[in-house]
Amino acid sequence: MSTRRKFIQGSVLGSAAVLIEKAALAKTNNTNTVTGNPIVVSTWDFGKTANVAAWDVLSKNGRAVDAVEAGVRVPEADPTNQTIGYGGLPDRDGFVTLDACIMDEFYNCGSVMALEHIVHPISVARLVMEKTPHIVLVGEGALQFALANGFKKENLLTPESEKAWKEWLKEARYEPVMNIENKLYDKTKDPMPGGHDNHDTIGMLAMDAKGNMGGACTTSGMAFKMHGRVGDSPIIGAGLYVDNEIGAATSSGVGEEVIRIVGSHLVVELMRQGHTPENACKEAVLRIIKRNPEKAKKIQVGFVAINKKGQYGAYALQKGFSISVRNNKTDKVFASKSVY
Ligand code: SD4
Repeated sequence: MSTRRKFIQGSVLGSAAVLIEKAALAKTNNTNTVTGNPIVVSTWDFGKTANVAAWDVLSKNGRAVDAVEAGVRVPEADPTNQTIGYGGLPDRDGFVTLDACIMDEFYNCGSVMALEHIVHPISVARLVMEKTPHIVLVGEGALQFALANGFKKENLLTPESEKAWKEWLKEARYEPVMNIENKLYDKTKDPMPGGHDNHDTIGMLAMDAKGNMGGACTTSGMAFKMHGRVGDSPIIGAGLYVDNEIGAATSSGVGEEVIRIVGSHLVVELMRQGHTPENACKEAVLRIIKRNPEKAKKIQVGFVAINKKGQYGAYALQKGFSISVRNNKTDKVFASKSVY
């Protein structure tokens, strides 16, 4: 399996362009346009397919938290997506360990970390939120909780992901693998012709017809990570944050760098101070660069955010990050602006 890293150095800092509609690359599109309710926004190109399930809930006046759960369950069950749920790439010892969290409009939140054998960690996270007095369950405890609540124990390691792991073992270079080129992905079914084939964590944010927000984030984490390693994705405030008064944010990329700055919470707080979603995401990305400019050149982190006006925006360190947006007017994938 090859990896695709985006180290393109041409800085677009300060550029007036915002997100670029991928179907018509020449056409710029103002991401901060007021779009109205409801809306669902998710990370990466494959978010477009996930948005269909979320939109089904939103368009029937469903609750945002129901929409995001339904939405991210789509890639969780998709064996061709090797960074989420079933078919996810294993850790360096060959175990598929999943991280997920969910948040509703009342600051309720639930999370599972390093969960094995369950196809839908997001739904276990939701049950942690709704059925326990806790927020996080990890590892074996999370698995026992899932099984006690009717989830089926399954083998999540597909032959393709096992093969990729065995290939990796030949060199076993321990470094983050970002923007994975998924050879199983059927480009003929790519929702956006010409869209890139990077596949990563799904973070999904929604605002429903009542103006209430919800968010979900789910991943198999960094490919070939240390056993027990947990990234930003299931950490409330890092990989996801929802404040129903202000907005919501989520992230994808090297989780360690997102955790350091409590990235998604930072983006929401910047929106509270008056930043647009895109500017808030950009400020968070710049914070990562400020801490370690050399390292920031070599890794990917992308944020996406929505606010209460229905505005959305994204920003990333490197080229290659994209977001999928669906509302009453739009059903598209956009390339995120990036610093490098
Ligand atoms: C993690 N943020 O585990 C996740 C992985 C990811 O793009 O999003 N990669 O750190």
